[in-house]
Amino acid sequence: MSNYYNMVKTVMLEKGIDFEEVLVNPNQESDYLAKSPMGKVPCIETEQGFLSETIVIFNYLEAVGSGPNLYPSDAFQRAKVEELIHHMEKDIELPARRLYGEVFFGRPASDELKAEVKAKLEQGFSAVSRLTKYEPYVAGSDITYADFFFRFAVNLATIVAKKALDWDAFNELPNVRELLDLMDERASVQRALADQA
Ligand SMILES: N[C@@H](CCC(=O)N[C@@H](CS)C(=O)NCC(=O)O)C(=O)O
Repeated sequence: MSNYYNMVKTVMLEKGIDFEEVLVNPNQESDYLAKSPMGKVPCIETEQGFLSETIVIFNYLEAVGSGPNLYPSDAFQRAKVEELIHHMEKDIELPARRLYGEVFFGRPASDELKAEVKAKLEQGFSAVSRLTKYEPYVAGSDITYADFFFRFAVNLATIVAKKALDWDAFNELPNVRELLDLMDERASVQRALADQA
């Protein structure tokens, strides 16, 4: 069910990397903490050891060099993609996550929390919309890691915002529908969604 897990999974499918999935719930058991220090999913096991944190895993997969590149080769353009991903995570995914309890687990959020999250999300969506291009991909003419982050994290945040705040964040992101449709045509995304279902 994890959006982060699905980002890493689709990226590995895009890159044609052979992998085995190990289904595990986030947990605080010492065995798992040795693999993923905060007990979160995803983590990956490589020939050299374990790695956690989705953006770190993206960067590792890119550095390993198999499959199509998902960052621009130009250093500045790559940094712009990373900047966009960081804002999507810190300013959209993480605030929206504070309402997952209400939306997915039946734990109602206070009005105070909702107001706080809404203010953060308004600022976050506005920040992200200053960096997005939709040409047709979120950071330009080529697909990048930012598109996978967008598909799984930003999209989920908009669903949460609609359900918990009755606020349509899509209004803040013109062209978002076209990009989501484009992403959903990809075999990698279709497989992740089918497996999730
Ligand atoms: N910063 C982490 C976030 C991963 C994350 O939040 N995963 C969630 C599932 S979507 C999780 O494991 N949550 C359990 C917890 O927070 O203890 C990453 O980039 O991979």
